[in-house]
Amino acid sequence: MAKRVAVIGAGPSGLAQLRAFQSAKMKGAEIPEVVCFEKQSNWGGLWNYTWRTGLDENGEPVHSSMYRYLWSNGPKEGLEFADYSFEEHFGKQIASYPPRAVLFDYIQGRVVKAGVRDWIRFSTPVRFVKYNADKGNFTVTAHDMKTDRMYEEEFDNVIVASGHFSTPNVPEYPGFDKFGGRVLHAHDFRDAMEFHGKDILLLGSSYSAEDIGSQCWKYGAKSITVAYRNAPLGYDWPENFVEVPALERVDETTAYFKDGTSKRVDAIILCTGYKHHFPFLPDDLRLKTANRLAAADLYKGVVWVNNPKLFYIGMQDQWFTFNMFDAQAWWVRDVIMGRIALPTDKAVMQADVVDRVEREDAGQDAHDAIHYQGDYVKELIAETDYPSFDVDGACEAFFEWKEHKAAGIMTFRNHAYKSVITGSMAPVHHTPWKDALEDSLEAYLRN
Ligand code: FAD
Ligand code: NA7
Repeated sequence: MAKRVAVIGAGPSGLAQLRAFQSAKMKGAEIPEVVCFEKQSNWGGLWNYTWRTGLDENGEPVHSSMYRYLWSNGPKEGLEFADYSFEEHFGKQIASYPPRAVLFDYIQGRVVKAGVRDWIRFSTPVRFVKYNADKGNFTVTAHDMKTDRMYEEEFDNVIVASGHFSTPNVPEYPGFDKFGGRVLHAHDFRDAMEFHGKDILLLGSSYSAEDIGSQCWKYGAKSITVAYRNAPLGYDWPENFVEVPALERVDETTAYFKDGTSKRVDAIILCTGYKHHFPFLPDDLRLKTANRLAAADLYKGVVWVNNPKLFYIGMQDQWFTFNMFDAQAWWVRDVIMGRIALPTDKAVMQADVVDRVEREDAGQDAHDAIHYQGDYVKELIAETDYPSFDVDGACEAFFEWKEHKAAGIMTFRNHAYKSVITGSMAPVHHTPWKDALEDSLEAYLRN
């Protein structure tokens, strides 16, 4: 009987996994039966926008943390699929920082072409995964929301691709219970227009604070104050956008900061990151890691060292995204299909994890981190038939991006970069980012 493989999640990572198996099949290989469980009613993961917050239509936690008007926060040239270029999908080269709807369309295009939609069971959250030591396989318990039926099935391998930017990390500060305005986490932020004309406070100094703050500025917030815990973002912000040291407390109307200053604010947005959260996994299978480039307990960044029949895709912090998930998915596929042999000694796998952590820790700055993750992508793709591509060229796009951000945090998205897949240069977008208030696919692609 053919092996059975369960993939949990049909976001970019899970879809990469389906495409990896389908590509082997297309080349004539016999592949396992692949079943993908997806709790949302459509694919795309975080890129599947929803207006909902809190619980979804089935009473499940809403997965997506994405918001209206989100444009890619890095150049698309850093994430392009090596087997499906932007030019192939759109029939032309497009500008470098596509809005969410454009990237969703691109992600979807590849898997529509691959014809893997019927491998996915939509509206079906996985409730539990259990390892059966006697049979050497897993029992997956899933809940089909369409028929409201729970069922169990057995699989030889399980691949967890459920993402890790969905369950918010929500700190509490003194006075939140008395504050008169809204307190929300970035996960529940949807529409910057809500904060038009308002004074807002953001906590955190990473991507969410930077992007939600920039967006609220673009859509007319009166003032943006960002409180950093350790270090400021440090950009040259517009005059109504300031960074201040850590928040200490709030009262009904006002936030008080560590440096003794205070600011009256209308709303507080907690851009305080996310938790790796796997409520469907028992202790012996559950990844517990910080959000870092070298995730804990994963050999080659993907194999669960405590049970190498279980894999995780996309659990690292991310400079590289879609193409890294591909590199991982092709590699995991080849382990499952017996093309790549894992070390038989657990200590060897653990030593690999330690080595990755040490090498990440030895890096000094973002430049080193980008190289580190680029080298990881290179390492994996060298061992499979994933189309080789110029990973160093993609790193260069990231370095240019960093420079463009330093030169102008509200103008960096006006730049264009060269595709490392097709070699062609992206056009400069028809409208500067700050003036492009409409974010639809049609508006973006209009020449
Ligand atoms: P996800 O996209 O999170 O997909 C996981 C899937 O698993 C979801 O469909 C979910 O419904 C499903 N799932 C979860 N639990 C279960 C369960 N129990 N049973 C069944 N299904 C389940 N990356 C970029 O490259 N460029 C960007 O501009 C960018 N912007 C971002 C902006 C925000 C606000 C966030 C939060 C992230 C951003 N990212 C960006 C990074 C993002 O992590 C990746 O682009 C990508 O979405 C990760 O894919 P994934 O498949 O690993 O996870
Ligand atoms: P990140 O990158 O994990 O950053 C989380 C930020 O939140 C970081 O600056 C933290 O501060 C800060 N933080 C965490 N806990 C607290 C508390 N208790 N108080 C104040 N500040 C806190 O998450 P993001 O949401 O920005 O980005 C995640 C992804 O979403 C990313 O890949 C993007 O593409 C979009 P620190 O820096 O540790 O002091």
